[in-house]
Amino acid sequence: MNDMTQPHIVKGGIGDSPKRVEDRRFLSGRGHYTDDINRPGQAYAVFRRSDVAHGNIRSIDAGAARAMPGVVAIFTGEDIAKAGIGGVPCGWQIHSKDGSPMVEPPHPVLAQGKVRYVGDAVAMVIAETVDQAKDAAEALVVNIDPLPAVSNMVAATAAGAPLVHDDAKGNVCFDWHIGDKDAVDAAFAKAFKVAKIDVVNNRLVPNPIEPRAAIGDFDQATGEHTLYTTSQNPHVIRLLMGAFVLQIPEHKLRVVAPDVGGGFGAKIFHYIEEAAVTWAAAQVNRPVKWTCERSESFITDAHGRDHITHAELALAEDGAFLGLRVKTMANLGAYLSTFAPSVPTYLSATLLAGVYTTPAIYSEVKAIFTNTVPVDAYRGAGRPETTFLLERLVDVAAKTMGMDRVAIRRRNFIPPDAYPYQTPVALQYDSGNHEATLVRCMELADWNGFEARRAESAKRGKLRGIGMSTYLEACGIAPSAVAGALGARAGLYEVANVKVHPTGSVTLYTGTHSHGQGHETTFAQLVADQLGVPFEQVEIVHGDTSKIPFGMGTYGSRSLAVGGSAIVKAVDKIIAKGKKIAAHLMEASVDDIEFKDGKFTVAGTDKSKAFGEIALTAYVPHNYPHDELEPGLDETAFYDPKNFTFPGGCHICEVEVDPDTGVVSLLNFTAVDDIGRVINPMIVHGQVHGGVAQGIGQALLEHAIYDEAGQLLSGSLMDYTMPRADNLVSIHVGTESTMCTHNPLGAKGVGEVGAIGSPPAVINAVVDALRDYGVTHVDMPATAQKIWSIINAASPRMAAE
Ligand code: MCN
Repeated sequence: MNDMTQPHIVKGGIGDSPKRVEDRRFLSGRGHYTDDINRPGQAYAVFRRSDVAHGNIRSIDAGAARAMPGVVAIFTGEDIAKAGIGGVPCGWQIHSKDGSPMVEPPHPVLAQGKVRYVGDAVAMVIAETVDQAKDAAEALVVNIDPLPAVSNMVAATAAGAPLVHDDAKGNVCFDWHIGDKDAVDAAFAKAFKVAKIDVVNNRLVPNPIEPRAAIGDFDQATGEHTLYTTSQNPHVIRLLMGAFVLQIPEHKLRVVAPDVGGGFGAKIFHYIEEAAVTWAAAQVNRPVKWTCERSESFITDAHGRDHITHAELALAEDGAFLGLRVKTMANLGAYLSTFAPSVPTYLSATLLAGVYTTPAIYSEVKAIFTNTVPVDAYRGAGRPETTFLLERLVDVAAKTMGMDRVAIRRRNFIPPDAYPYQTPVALQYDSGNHEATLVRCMELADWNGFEARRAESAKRGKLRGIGMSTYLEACGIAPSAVAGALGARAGLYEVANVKVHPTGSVTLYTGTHSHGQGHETTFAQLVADQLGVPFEQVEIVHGDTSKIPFGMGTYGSRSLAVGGSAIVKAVDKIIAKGKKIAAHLMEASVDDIEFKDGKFTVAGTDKSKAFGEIALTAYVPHNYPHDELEPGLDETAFYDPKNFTFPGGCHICEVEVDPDTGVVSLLNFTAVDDIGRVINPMIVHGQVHGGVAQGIGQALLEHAIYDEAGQLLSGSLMDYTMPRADNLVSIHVGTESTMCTHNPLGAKGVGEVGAIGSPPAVINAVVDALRDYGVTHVDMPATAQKIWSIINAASPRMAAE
């Protein structure tokens, strides 16, 4: 394959920052989202949802509702069962320590017999208008005998706790482990000191700006089903829904994910509403449209995080990390969402080495069912949880050892010459330089000038703190064979189809999906750079299973590293064919043809053919090597990565705490990330900004809180605090790159690094601000009330002295 890792910036090519192509339509209100699609004769679906967290469905009386104006049909779990419709499947299987497979209870499209969380759908009402459907849904008489609920992991694992699923004893889905327990025990036996921490990774609600929506359409004449949906991965939805839920063969099921207004993970999963509208459309023989409302999305979109972890780090006298022992409880919610089991296990515990040479690591994860919304991947998916734990623990270790926070990190960094580096928890990192990102970030953030700024704040009665995190994450998922061995039920390669048109413009069909990441720009840059055609002449198509050969979609910051590599491979095939055509036209040997800057040249001569001439010849093959080649210039490539990519870096945050109110104000945030080769610096900066904003949201503001009965208390934007402009600062972003060694671009992912690296930097800064109060840990979110209570409960050394 092409070696694309050598820097050569051309206009609209790799390394340039052309404005985002997609923004023309987004900023002028011409985006075309699922809810903008209206099919002729469509009816509207509204779901009646359980308002109790746990209960037996005694009866659903639809008699009166059916007679209401505009009602087309009403379906319940019984109808779904009678139709032989399966439940939505889980895409990842984990085995417990004892080798037994995880408990995998059915997740019916509409609840059958029992409801298990507030939001569980018990009936679907279809009517001529949304309002009529809402009225009829309200008029349904749903009798549920409430059962005691478990709304958090402590309640769910208490002796005699009510069971969410009868076959999940103790509400445990699996009890998994990784690492070498004996080696860790031996490390602790020789420890000079042990640092300990308990952390809660607070539960989050994703809240993409566009709520989910789905339209089912059925063509009786052809027997073809179409689902328009707000998905990050339409082919995956087609596979899961077609094969496991509705038994529709792929050639009769088209899934379209048009413009999607943000996903952040929450739109990866196959949701019951998608299957419900697709099935119902064929039943009522009309298109059926459902659009989620914001309050409904709070209780139906998969939530994120919700881990409780205890960790211990064994330290040598010189501060070397000897061994790490970790125990996590992960909340799965009421049902297994599509990728839920992978999050606390292979996406999380495998990163426990971080950027450090810890030789022995052992981690246990208990995954727990509760009567809450299912929990699954949310921007970072497992890596923010581990990074928060690790980077907090390293700060605690520094305190335990009486060492400087930077010095203890440096003492334990994996040195650049140790790469490729095999961790004790399965992953082999390919490249990185942690000292370089640390130094650059400390310079940009003026780490060394901090104490003077702290003294200045103190004069104003404010507590100033600075914190860092030196993180590493694994993304670009994934080598299919590795993912399969770890429990994934799908391959995780990517697909690109490059169609060169007769006059030399190009359409690229990619199996990834852009919902904010700017692929229409960066992927056009890749093709333009490689083929030497103007950037404006490359069009990107994604999100429609009828147009694109196949694809695994966008998540795990994989689109560039995996999807982009498939593009490089497909363009390489175009160039190889172009060389044969050029050799024929110029009566030269193929081996003598060189391709550069959009020109095929006979080496050592001034004979050349422009790319456009070759394209035209491929489609008007009057003078053509017919014996050897087919006409046309259209190539497809599948790319299965050899490894994950491992972005890393350093994030530094500076805060000021008002001791009178507990309010934490952000003063400065600096991120220096190693993401390998950068395709579009502007888009990369935007991705880091967005991720950091979400990380700050987790650290300071956001928390999905359930009461004991399983009601979501922070269930609206009035109660659940998303970060706003005035909660943020201008974020300084730098990149300091080592190349990925195993993909042709040298690129690592960037989509999640901001959300992974930032939360511990913020909390480390808050803890530092409170250093005179003897505070060693603050759980997220560090709200004013929490900080005020800590300050008022402690007696500051500062005040006493
Ligand atoms: N890029 C680049 N150079 C690199 C790496 C990436 O120029 N070295 C560019 C890519 O070409 C792409 C963008 O940066 O345009 C992000 O690329 P990548 O890291 O491959 O991530 P994905 O495109 O696969 O996006 C997924 C990632 C994830 S997992 C979440 S969650 C997320 C995110 O991206 N959700 C987002 N960013 C988001 N941004 C927006 N606006 N909305 C979301 O829902």
